Amino acid sequence: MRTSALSGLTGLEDGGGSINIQGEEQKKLDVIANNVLKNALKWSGQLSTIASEEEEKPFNIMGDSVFSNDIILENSGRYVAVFDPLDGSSNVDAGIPVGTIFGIFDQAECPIEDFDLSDGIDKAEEKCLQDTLQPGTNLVAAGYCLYSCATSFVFTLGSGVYGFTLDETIGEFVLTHSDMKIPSRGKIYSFNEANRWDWDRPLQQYVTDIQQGLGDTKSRYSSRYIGSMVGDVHRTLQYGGIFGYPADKRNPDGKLRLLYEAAPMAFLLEQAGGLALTGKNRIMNIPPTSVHQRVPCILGSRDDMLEMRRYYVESRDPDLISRCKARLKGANVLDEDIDDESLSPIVNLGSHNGDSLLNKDKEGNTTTTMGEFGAAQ
Ligand code: AHM
Ligand code: MG
Repeated sequence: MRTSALSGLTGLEDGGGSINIQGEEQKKLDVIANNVLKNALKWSGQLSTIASEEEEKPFNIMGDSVFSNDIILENSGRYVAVFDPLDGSSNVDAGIPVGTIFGIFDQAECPIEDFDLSDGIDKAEEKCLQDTLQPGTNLVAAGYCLYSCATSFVFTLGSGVYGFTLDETIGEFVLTHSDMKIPSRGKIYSFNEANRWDWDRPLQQYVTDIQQGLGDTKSRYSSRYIGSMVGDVHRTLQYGGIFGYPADKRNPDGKLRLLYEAAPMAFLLEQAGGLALTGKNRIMNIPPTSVHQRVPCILGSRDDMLEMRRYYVESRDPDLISRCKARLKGANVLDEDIDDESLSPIVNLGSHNGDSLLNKDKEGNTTTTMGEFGAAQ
């Protein structure tokens, strides 16, 4: 990236003729980043399936041989990598920070009959989809690499968040940010405000209030927005505040992709003590039904997020409520224990790997936590 302007690697692949599955023109650096990651992962020996923003479908990294009786079957890895190789690449030719976002799942054990699969997929594709279409709660690792004035590698393995910085003199990443925690409050909001007229009413009101110093803190918040999720999240993680690409009228599911953008960042933010919601519900709980599915994504400091969420909880807009419920229905497909109550926002804010903010009473019955996650106040 640092030398792309010198080596002719700026601009669009095939002069704009290369279009990815999202219908977006691919930059030369999108394609290069995707190939670099695929090659590196292939020879790690740990990976089976990969899914990328730049690939139409998930595929087995070792190719079709893995479905034969070939020895490779036994030796191939058990992990599934989902990634956006070069997020924010519309910025890249201008030297603005971009990044790689990734998540790692263990191979899936759940059946996929209930998912909305297109007809005519073969056995190999079915296995790869089964491995890939997992909710964020199944992630075993996630993180990002930020290519900026320094190269930062920030990840979680499900027990805290660790930040490394590339030391170019030795070619190694050095631990520079141990056990990262997001401040519980910030003073910065980060949204593409050009879309605000199409946002959900509760978000419009929340942002108006924090701009005017009418929110819980009575401070007037500042605005920062790079338009590169990794850069915006990296700042939010360190300085606190709230970042999002929310739903709007033209894009009722927002812009960011659930599987390889929103869920990995949600896992990371939660591990740092923050929250990541669609507005009202926990992103980690949403099971993807397609690889490139989009989801509204708002994440950040815990107290800012809870304040923002209150605006959604208090809303009685029927369209908004039915959109939220439709998104959560997928969760019921996977978890038979979840009843109608699961559509209540309280239950859907949980911690990792299926634990939720549910309490057990003395008899062992499940009760919901009303406290700080409580509904309308
Ligand atoms: P991309 O995956 O095509 O690069 O799109 C994702 C990026 C995010 O990094 C960023 O948050 C968002 O798009 C910015 O979108 P917009 O230009 O609409 O504000
Ligand atoms: Mg992206």
